[in-house]
Amino acid sequence: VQLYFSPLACSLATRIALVEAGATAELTSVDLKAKRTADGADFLAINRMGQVPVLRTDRGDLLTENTAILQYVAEAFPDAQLAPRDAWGRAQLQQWLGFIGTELHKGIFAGLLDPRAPDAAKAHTRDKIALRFGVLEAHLTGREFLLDRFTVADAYLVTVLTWTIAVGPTLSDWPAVEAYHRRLLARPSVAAAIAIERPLYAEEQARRART
Ligand SMILES: N[C@@H](CCC(=O)N[C@@H](CS)C(=O)NCC(=O)O)C(=O)O
Repeated sequence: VQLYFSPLACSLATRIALVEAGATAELTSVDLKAKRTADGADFLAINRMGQVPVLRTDRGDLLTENTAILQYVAEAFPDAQLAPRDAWGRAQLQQWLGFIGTELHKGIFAGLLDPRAPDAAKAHTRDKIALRFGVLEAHLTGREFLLDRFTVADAYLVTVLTWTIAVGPTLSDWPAVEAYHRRLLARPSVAAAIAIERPLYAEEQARRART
């Protein structure tokens, strides 16, 4: 497979899943501002939304949307057991993927990370943090992962929580979430994926500062 990614963006979740799966994957970085891939291709021709992640399957088909891509990776590499196979387990996985994608990623972090969002919009977004992080705190208290074992939902959640370092909130108000984040950052697949993307992120920031 081929993954179009941007350093430390939500595509990091798929990179983590691919590492967990032991998949051989081609990783192509995308400049989300210029909408160009590292090899100079027009990214809007690959995804009209101009967003990562995009997965190209071995058959050459293109897939977008984190929740779909993560479940596709789990299906494509069943030995890694990155998603439950029974109906209720799969529904719970989708529940958490939906919560992370809509309530956390889009509902909170997309607004806080958007440099064009006006302050009033950011304040309104911050008002939504307590309820959503309270839900996470209650669920993660006494649990190691979102479900019974590590799944692609954890890959997505650790990615989203990593953005708190840049835009808050400070996780100390939610000790179970903070402990979960620390635990997941120490997981080898997560540590390896971030170790690759952090320097790429720094390079991208430096390049932007120059232009
Ligand atoms: N609905 C998409 C959203 C993906 C998304 O928000 N990607 C961000 C990075 S985390 C992006 O590419 N932003 C650039 C842009 O929207 O121009 C999904 O869930 O996969």
